[in-house]
Amino acid sequence: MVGLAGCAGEAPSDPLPAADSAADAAAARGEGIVSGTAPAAAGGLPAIVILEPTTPRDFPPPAAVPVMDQVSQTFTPAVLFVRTGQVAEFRNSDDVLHNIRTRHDETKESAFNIALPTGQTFEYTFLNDGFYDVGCDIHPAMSAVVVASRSPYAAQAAADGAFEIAGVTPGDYTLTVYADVRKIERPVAVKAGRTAVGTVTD
Ligand SMILES: [Cu+2]
Repeated sequence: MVGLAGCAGEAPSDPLPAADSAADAAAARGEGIVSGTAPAAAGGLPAIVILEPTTPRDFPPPAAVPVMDQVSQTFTPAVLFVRTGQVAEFRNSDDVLHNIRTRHDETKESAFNIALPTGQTFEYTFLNDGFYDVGCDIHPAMSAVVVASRSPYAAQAAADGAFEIAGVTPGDYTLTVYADVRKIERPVAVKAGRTAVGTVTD
């Protein structure tokens, strides 16, 4: 018999997976990478993705204080990830006075509302998980979002929905995807190396 394997023109039935050196390196460190695809941005912000451990645990504080600056009458970044209970910093690098008004999106309760002169900074510790709407009353076009989570495993998807969260301690988690007004939850068992959750839809 001939042609048992490798016939010209015959596609291999089981192609080798693409090399994933990032996953290999993570596995060597005992860490996980969680990747998948959230719903694509439909005009609004790209999706926000947060992994929370199924059994709550304390995480070490962030290595660096997260900062939201005001530059050219724009909040920078437009989406700031902060850790609940850990300090965050706000700055005004413009040559005009701004104020910063933040409100918890779910409860509509004000977090803080301060005037911030040129060159000044303001530190604040968000005490509740969730989304905070950020605005400046002097410049109504200015807006931003603060995302507060106890878990450090939070990220914003790309406009097409692709997301990746690295450095995850393996274990059982709840993956929550916030896409426009939708909130999608899914259990994820994170292993060392890459855990691909595929397309996350409700
Ligand atoms: Cu302003």
